Amino acid sequence: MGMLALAVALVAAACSSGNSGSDLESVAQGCQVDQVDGDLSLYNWSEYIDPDLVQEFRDTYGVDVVETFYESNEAMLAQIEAGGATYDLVVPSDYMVDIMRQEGLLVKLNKDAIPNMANLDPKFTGLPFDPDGEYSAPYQWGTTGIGFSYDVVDDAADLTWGLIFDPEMSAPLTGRISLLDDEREVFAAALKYLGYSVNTTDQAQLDEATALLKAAKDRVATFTSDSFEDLLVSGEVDLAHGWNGDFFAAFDEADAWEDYGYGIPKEGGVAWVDNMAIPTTAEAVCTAHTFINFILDAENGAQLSEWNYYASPNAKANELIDPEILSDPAVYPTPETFEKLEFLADLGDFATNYADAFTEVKS
Ligand code: N2P
Repeated sequence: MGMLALAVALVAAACSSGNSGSDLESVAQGCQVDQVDGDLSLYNWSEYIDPDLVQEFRDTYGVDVVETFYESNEAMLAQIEAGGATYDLVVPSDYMVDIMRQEGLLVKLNKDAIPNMANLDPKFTGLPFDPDGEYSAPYQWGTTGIGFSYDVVDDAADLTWGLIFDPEMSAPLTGRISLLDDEREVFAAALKYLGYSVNTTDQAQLDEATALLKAAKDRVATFTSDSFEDLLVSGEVDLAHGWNGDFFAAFDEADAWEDYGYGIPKEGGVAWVDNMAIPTTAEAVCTAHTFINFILDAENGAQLSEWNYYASPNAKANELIDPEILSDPAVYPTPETFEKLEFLADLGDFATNYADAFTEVKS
């Protein structure tokens, strides 16, 4: 091979393997406030952003936003690792930011291009999954608990994971229960019922939770992370394991606040914070920075929470959010409820044990 052919081959190989993280970092460092460098490919949880906000971004910046959706952190990670698609922005939860950051899958943010970072509540900056806030900016936060029909539970204060896992208590609900299709969340529910940490790396505890889930499975109608709230308000299930905001959006849409409730079982549940981050598959790195800055705008942040019923990490947005939402302890948990909540953490190699156990439960 001649020198030129070799050089061409090397360049082609470098291009086909995509941008490297460090190339993108230098692009990022050059991004200016409000700069766009192409259409935005947004890879997000479903039903997580007000379509009006997406349209406003298009209109303001003259770029398109192409949305693709995922139902779990692990599904998103698998796509990013596979590398086929060029997503510019992803919205991983806390522990998944940690995993992606350690795997070198995220681009270091240029905070100079995101002045609205200053709007954030300091409580949501420098969190352990991204201690220096270098790779992520918080999007929304919430809790995982149980949505229920008042036909089967009188009061959120009566909630227990026993409604799913205790054979006797759960028997009348057979076929009327849905669980999230999410390996960490489903085990979190079982582990909390057993009195263990949602982050256990004790194989015996995980085995116990696996056995519990396998025994409960006959009573479970379906595992779903994108329609649990609809199954509840359409009457197909009476009890759904799920994320608070999605329930409230559905209760609101169906005008059914009187018929359904949501709460954290007495044994506790999961708290999470989802974050905007730029994966190393990105092409429009500056547009992604501009989008992060757009979401962190105070008014846009308030609009987001009023649409998806999730709590905002944005202090300036919280000054504008409808007081009814702000004072709702199911959206903004009281310190007392917060004590019962645990954040999911990166478990390193042990995460595979959860994935395998979940496959076993579902098979
Ligand atoms: C969006 C719910 C995403 C919350 N529908 C999961 N962390």
